[in-house]
Amino acid sequence: MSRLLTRRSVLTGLGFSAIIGGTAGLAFSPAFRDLILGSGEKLSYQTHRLIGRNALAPEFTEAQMSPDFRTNGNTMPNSSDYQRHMETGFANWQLQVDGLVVSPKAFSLSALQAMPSRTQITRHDCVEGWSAIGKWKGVQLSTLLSQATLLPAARYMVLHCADDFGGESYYESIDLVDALHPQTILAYAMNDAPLTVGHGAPLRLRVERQLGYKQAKYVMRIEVTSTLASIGLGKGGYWEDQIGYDWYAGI
Ligand SMILES: Nc1nc2c(c(=O)[nH]1)N[C@H]1C(S)=C(S)[C@@H](COP(=O)(O)O)O[C@H]1N2
Ligand SMILES: [Mo]
Repeated sequence: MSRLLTRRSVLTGLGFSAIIGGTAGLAFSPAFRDLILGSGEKLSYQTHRLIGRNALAPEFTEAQMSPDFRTNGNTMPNSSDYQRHMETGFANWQLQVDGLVVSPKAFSLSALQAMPSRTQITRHDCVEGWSAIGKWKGVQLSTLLSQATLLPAARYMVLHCADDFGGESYYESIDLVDALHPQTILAYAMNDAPLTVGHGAPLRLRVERQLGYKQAKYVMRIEVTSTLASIGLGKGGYWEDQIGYDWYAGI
């Protein structure tokens, strides 16, 4: 009996130290450090992805639409290329889709408008402290990506825009989960009218689980990449690189 007890306590003791040892090991592992001591951004990213990859952002009724949806950031790209497209009603404008795809594509505005569309009434939240509910119509990004066919290494979509701030082009990026999300569309219409120049004509991103600055206007090119390191200063977007905004702006 006493022998059994002794053996038991030895076993218990061993188990206990294994737990302590294991915890200490975990505490010093890079994964633990990233999870617990990493930025709030990373926690929010991991939590979001854990809770629901495809959870939908709330959609609203026509009656809930904001009577006034303000513009923000650039409202008139000053590149001569863009100006020329604007003067010709974007008739010769094309969206490029390239990078890590099997078949790089170029889509005219009329080609995009002829594709199956999605319309959604959603709330836009800007970090500067304002929100507005608007109706967006466009083509799902997943539709374009399935036409171009992603290569296995594809992880990010980089949106290159026509505008700049003091010579620095606007660009943004999203991961594959957001790219393939059903509410992620490239919108060419807003509130039942063609997208105005102020709101990003001819085409702007709506990625409804993200804050305002991710909603890239004046999208000219979508580049599929495996990393963000080679884009801009490496943080994935204009505001991320220049001002230190979080790359992951999930809401
Ligand atoms: N190309 C481009 N996209 C952009 C911006 C910009 O300056 N340039 N501003 C961002 C910010 S901070 C917000 S809040 C929204 C504003 O969109 P809106 O002008 O349609 O209201 O666009 C986002 N997308
Ligand atoms: Mo914003």
